[in-house]
Amino acid sequence: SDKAAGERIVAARARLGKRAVLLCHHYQRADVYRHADLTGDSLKLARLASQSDAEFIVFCGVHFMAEVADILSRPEQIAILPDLAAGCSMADMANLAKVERCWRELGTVLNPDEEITPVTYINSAADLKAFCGEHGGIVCTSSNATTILDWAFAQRGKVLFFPDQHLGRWSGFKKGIPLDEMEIWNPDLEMGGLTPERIRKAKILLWAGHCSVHQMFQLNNIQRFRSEHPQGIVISHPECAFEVCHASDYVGSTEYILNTIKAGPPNTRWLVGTELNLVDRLAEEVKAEGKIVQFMATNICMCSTMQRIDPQHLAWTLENLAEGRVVNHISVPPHEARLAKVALQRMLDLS
Ligand code: CIZ
Ligand code: SF4
Repeated sequence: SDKAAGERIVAARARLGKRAVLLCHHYQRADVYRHADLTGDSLKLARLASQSDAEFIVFCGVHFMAEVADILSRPEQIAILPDLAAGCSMADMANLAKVERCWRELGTVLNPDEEITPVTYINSAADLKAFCGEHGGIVCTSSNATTILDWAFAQRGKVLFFPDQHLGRWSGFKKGIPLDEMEIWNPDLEMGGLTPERIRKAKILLWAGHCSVHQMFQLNNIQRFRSEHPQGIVISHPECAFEVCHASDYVGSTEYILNTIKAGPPNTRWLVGTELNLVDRLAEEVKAEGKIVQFMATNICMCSTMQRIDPQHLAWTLENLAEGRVVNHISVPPHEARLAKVALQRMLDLS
C-alpha cells in the first residue's frame, strides 16, 4: 500500500542520511512530494542539486530533468530517476533525427548555421540540447524564454524553436513579433510543410509540439469563470494555447504562478491553468488568506508521466541505494553532456 511504502521511504532515507537528496518537481503527487528535501521547477532543482554535497540526486520528476541534473552536477554525483518510464510526451515530439532533418531541409533555402539560432525548451532530450550547443543555440525555460529570444535574435535573424510551439509563440508575441511572422514547422511533412517563401519570411519557426496536459485548458473555461466571477483573476502557464494565454491576466512558469498567487492580495479568487497537483497544493496553502484557487479544466488533468513516480517506486529506489545498489541511474554520454552544457551554460549566464 502507499502508506506502507511511505514508511519504507522514511526508513530508507534514515539509512542513507545526507548521501541522498530528494528533489520534487511542482507537478509531483502529494504522497511523493511530502518526502522532498527540495522543491521547485526543473532548473531550480538541477541547480540546487549541483550545489549539494549529496552523492545521489534522486529526481522525482521526468527524464529530461534528471538528465539536466546529471549534466549540471559534479562528476561524482549520481542522478537517479525512480521510474525510467517517467518521460515527457512533449519532449518526445522532437527527436534528434527529425531536428537534423529539419536543419538539412532548411539548408536548401538558407544557411541555417548563419541565419537561424536553434532554441530548445528545457523540456527536451539531452541530445537536442547538445544539437543547440553545437549549432550556436541555447536552452530556455518557461521563466526566461523572452530573455533567451533576445539573445537568440542578437546572434542570427531567425529562430527555430522546439519542441513547444505554444511557449515559442507566446514568447515571440511578447517580443512584438507579428503572428504571421511565426510559422509552424511540421516535422512529419517535407520541408515542415512550408514553402521556401514562407521560410524566408518567418522570424520564428515553431516546431509542431505541445503539452498534452496544458492543451486541455480551453478559452471557454476562462469565459465561464469571468462571467461567474467578474473580479476573479486568471493565470496560465505559457504551454497553454495562444488564445488561453491571451485571455489570461498573467502568464508564467510554475514558479511564477506560485509566487504571484502567494504574493497576491487576500480574499481573491484565481483560475489557474497548469497541472492539477500544483493547483491542489497551492489551493490548500493559501486558503487561510481567503484566497480561492480553482483549476482551469473541468476534467481531471494531471501529467500521467509525472504521476508514475509513486511511493512504491521511490521506496524501491531508495532501498536499493541504501543496500549499495545503484538503480535507474541517468547518465548522459560525456560528448553529448559537454555540448548540452554549452547550451545550458549560455542560458545560465543570461539569468
Ligand atoms: O521547467 C519546469 O519545471 C517546467 C516543466 C515547467 C515550469 O514552468 O516550471
Ligand atoms: Fe511534459 Fe506536459 Fe508533463 Fe510537463 S506537464 S512533463 S510538458 S507532458
